[in-house]
Amino acid sequence: MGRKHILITGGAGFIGSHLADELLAHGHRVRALDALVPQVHGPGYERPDYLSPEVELHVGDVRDAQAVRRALEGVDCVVHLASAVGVGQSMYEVAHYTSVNNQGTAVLLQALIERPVERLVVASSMSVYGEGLYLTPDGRTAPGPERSLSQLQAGDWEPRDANGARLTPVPTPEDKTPTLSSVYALSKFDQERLCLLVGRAYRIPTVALRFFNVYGPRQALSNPYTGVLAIFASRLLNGNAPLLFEDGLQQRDFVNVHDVAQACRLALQVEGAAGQVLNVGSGRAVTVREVARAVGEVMGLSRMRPAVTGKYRMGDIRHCFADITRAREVLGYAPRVGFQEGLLELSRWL
Ligand code: UD2
Repeated sequence: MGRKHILITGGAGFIGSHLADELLAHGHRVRALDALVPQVHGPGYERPDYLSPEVELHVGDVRDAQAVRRALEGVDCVVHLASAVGVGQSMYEVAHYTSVNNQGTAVLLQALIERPVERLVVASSMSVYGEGLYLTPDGRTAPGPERSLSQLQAGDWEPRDANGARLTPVPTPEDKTPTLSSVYALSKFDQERLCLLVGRAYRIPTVALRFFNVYGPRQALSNPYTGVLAIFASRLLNGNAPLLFEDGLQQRDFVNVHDVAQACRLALQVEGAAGQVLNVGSGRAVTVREVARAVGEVMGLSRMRPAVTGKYRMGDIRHCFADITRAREVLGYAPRVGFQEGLLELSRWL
């Protein structure tokens, strides 16, 4: 791919700013459209220090058709990251999440119909899966069943089959049937469907990437809806031990933000990626307990031992980690940043 002019919606945020660095390093020109929401950027609506000076920043909302049209002028490709994030919070702010995520995507697509681009990449989420994929006692794979309230109240954390047998989590591939159990998950699924549908109809080659638990420098530590890793780091910084929900043995796939940026860049440039939905994870399962211990260690605060609360967070899934075979095959994606290495970089940034 020659030098392209690329618009990143949400380009001043955590993932967007790293993607901007990645694209600039590969010789592209980058414009960001970002509303600089106070939840992420603080109350000042100021350009964040970490954003490369080479990024042309348009301050504006993705739901504002005029702002979107202006931001699209002269660009060759779009990466659509602008989104309200926070699974739990989406259940309290239905109108807001639907407005930013669904309506924002619709406004962008409307503008793209008038002014198509060579490639559109949209950020989706592992949240569309709900529970991940599991191995049943008779050796089949099956979507993990949702855990019942009575099961959780009894402190029985693992998903079980109809006979009460424990299931073993396995990597989740893209063809696992979605279970949309939050407004956020539904809005992310809608975003990817909308983009793929309109992209196909108007011949805009489109790729949907399902991000797993993304971590790294610049993740907003003060945002209460951010991921567990940032929550643990900020608790430790404030002298509080990390709190583990359930028994802390739930598994996730923590993917470093540099690897996510790599995947986005490849999705922009690889010919055969158009029309695909691809997992972007590390392909490795890590327990929340391991996360707490590892964060404490890299911060030199391992004396602050994580506390198992035995409490559960409403709507949480038990295990989900990525099968990244398809992204490897289609994009040539290969996660490069090991978890320890990624945590060290994060701790230096804190
Ligand atoms: C949700 C979304 C994911 C992404 C992510 C934000 C789902 C299934 N996934 O992932 O798409 O948006 O949020 O990074 O909806 N935990 C603790 N202690 C804490 C906080 C969390 O033990 O103080 C546990 C929590 O119970 C869960 C795990 O850590 O089992 C991960 O929580 P998370 O909020 O980082 O992310 P997750 O997987 O719910």
